[in-house]
Amino acid sequence: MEDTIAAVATAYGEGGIGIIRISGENSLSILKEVFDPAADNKEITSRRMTYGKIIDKDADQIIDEVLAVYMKGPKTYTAEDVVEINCHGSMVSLRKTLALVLRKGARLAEPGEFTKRAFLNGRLDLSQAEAVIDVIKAKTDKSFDVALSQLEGTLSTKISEIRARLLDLLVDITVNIDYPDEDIEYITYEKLEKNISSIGEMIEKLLSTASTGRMIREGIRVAIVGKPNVGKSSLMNGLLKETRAIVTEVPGTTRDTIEEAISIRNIPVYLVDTAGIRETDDMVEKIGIEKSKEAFNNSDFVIFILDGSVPLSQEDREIAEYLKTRKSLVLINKSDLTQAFTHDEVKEMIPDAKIIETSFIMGEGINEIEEFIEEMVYGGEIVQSESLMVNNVRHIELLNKGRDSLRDALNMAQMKEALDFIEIDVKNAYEFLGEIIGETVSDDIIDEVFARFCLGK
Ligand SMILES: Nc1nc2c(ncn2[C@@H]2O[C@H](COP(=O)(O)OP(=O)(O)OP(=O)(O)O)[C@@H](O)[C@H]2O)c(=O)[nH]1
Ligand SMILES: [Mg+2]
Repeated sequence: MEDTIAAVATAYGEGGIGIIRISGENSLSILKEVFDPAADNKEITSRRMTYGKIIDKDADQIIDEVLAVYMKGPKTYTAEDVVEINCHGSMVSLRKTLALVLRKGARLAEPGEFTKRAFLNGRLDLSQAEAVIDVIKAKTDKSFDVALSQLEGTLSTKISEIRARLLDLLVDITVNIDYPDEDIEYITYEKLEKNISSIGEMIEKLLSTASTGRMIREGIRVAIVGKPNVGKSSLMNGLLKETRAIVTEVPGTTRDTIEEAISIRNIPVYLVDTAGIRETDDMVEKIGIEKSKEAFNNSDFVIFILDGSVPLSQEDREIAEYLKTRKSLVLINKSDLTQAFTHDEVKEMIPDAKIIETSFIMGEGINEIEEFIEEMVYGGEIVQSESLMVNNVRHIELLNKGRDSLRDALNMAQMKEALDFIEIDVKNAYEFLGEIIGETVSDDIIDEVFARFCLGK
């Protein structure tokens, strides 16, 4: 961490301003070499925006007119000396300024390296650092709230609380093993069991938010399937609230899968409208249908549409066959027309189907579909106002491991096994949870976590 790093911190493209960020010991001296303040005294004061020019002194060339700020560490993003140069948001200016800064001795930062330094310097723990990417990538208000609350440390606090209890327990056990004859409170198996299970419950409670948490963070992929002409594209448009997909009365209108990202009740949803599945000799349609099947297999959840105005057909039954093993919702569409079959007939095809009657032409049923998706994501629970959710696969895995270790410990306590064995499992649980916040974590994992960041963060 001895070298000084630099990168473009803003998104590529045109914009009002673009920012170059520099962090490390030489930040200020590098700034002084490339920057000429406009004020007569040429002073650069910490935490004060200074107006001036970026100048390539070797070539005697003005590169851009900028505002620059120097922030003396350790109260900065990386906890090191940091410089930010606000250039015009032009790729040319940013590229030239960055090249100059690199020539004056900075090294190009790796993705996530600024945040990694914040972590290594102890300003953020690992779960907070991970939340930084989530804040940047959040697609809905809710996912943003959850990420921000993790960045502020709500998850870290909870994990530390559980670890403090584990540590207490560990000390009790160790003392009993090492100094059994001393005049200390003897730990009974009964007390052990009680303690282990109550800590286990704290972990369970966190884990119970995982499935919702992941869906809110990563979104869900929803494939809309059905035979031709049932109203798949009409549903896509209805959920998007715009005319995105072409709708006609000609069966086989949608030839290629269409994908759109939307927010349904604050849940990021990737909607895939597919080509109607049927036997066909048409080459283009055949490829489209293959892609429909692929979309179907890659989705988290399937909306299967039936045309209520015509009797169920062989094609419907074939698609239904696939659906038996999938999470799905069945829509009987065109409810504005005379209905040609009953709910019972659908239930015969797919026994546990949740059925909603819709008429996309009349705009009916969209609300219920959205409600159904919301309920599925939140598991029917009332939406919690608090934003503490575990949503990161790495955290979930570690919590699972911690919980399993405690289960083993509990089993052994129930069988009154030697304290040494129980101690090992409790210690494992303590360490697994420590990995979440980065206290007991290997360098490889740290590298892997930060490799997922964007440049300049
Ligand atoms: N009466 C009635 N017609 C509807 C309804 N929903 C869609 N349609 C009509 O059904 C026809 C087919 O609709 P699409 O949305 O293109 O159907 P699709 O499933 O995407 O069809 P393909 O792309 O060919 O597989 C169009 O003429 C729509 O106007 C409805 O609720 N009631
Ligand atoms: Mg279509």
